[in-house]
Amino acid sequence: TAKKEISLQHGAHRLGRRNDADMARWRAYGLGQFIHWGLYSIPGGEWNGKIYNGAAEWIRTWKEVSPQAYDSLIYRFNPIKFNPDSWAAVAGRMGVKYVTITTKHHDGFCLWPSKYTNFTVAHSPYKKDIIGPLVKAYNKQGIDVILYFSIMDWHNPDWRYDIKTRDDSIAFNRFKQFTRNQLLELLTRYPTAKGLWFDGTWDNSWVKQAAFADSLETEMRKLRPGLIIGSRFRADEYGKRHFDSNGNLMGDYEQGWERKIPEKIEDVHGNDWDCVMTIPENQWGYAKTWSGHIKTADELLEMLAKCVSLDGNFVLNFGPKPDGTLRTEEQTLAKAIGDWMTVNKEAIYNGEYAGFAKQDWGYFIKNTGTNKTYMVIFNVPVSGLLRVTTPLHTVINKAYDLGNLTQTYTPEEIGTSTYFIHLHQQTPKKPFVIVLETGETG
Ligand code: JFZ
Repeated sequence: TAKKEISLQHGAHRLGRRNDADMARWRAYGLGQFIHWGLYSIPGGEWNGKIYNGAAEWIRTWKEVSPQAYDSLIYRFNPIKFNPDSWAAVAGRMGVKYVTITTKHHDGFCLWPSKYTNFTVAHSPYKKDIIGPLVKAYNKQGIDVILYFSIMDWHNPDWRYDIKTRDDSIAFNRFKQFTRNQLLELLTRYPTAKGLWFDGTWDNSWVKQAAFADSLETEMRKLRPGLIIGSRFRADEYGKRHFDSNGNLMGDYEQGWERKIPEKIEDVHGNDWDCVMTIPENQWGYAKTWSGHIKTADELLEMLAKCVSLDGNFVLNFGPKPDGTLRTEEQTLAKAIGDWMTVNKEAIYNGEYAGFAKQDWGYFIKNTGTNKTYMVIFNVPVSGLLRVTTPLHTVINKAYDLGNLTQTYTPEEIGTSTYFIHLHQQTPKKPFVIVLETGETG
């Protein structure tokens, strides 16, 4: 029984994945970097000697902090050690293919000299644009840039959480024009940026703007063909977000995987998606004190492999310090991930769901358009035997270590489409990769 679709003016514009070259490039990234940087980096989660319990980039909403005092941080924004080439080098060394940078977070402070507000870098002691030099430096390293943009803007007096009165509506109409101006400004100023990562779109005020947001999306796509926009930008006319009232994804990829990862391929409904992840539990902006569990490189690598094995990209967040440098913990992790990527990157880039039955030792990743499937191994069983069940009509022609191509395996066939790979080395210190070259049978 087919479910009846309702007719929508502002629902999904397309069913299924995009199949153009820009989106194929996005899909092949595998690993990305997120950067949260702004005025919140200055207090770093600490105000008058007290430590804020929430995420450092939200400190402006803490009862201990007056909005005026927070907004005055603009007079202290002076990252004299900011060197975009060195950030890009760290990212390139780590193996990331794209970076998502906060051009404006919820506090409304702009890292580019926007013409439409004074609350920007241009009016800070630093004076200079951050976004332009950053885009240039990353692009020079071959890394694509996505611009993060928060619709919610705590600084702009026209921002509303809901629209209840005529005055709200007048103010919010001004705010909508402001938003449109800023977005068109960003797309015009930074023409190599590949997409927009939207946030702060959950309040009623914005959820009610289905028609406006839809036409703005169309306008942005017309200005920049190929532009990639996630599912967190707009709601349909019934206020449904991410998925419209018929259950169809709005935008080019699903943006709901925030600090969580799907368990199985059915969870992603055939859509593109990215997972954005913090190193501590929930800190995006720089927080002087990290408390709770801090993820290790091996944990992050496992998350990366899991995401790619389920057709997603994994994006690791960095919260730079107010002086423009990266904290030591983040540099160390970037280096460790990069060391692993140097050997194993071909298992990650251009990777997709392989269609092999999931096994407890780790993840299968298919290299798109080739006959290679990678086994990314995190948990070696005490038996030293790795079970592999291939999809129907798929046979293994060759198996070898990615880190040591002459180390080959002869899979033991134990039943139809089922094999054991007998490991030579049973106590590896690092996750490792076995390459399977496969063929088809009739
Ligand atoms: C948002 C921001 O509020 C946060 O500061 C950070 O920028 C993060 C990347 O995005 O936080 C969210 C957004 C969405 C969800 C959870 C937190 N969500 O969909 O579950």
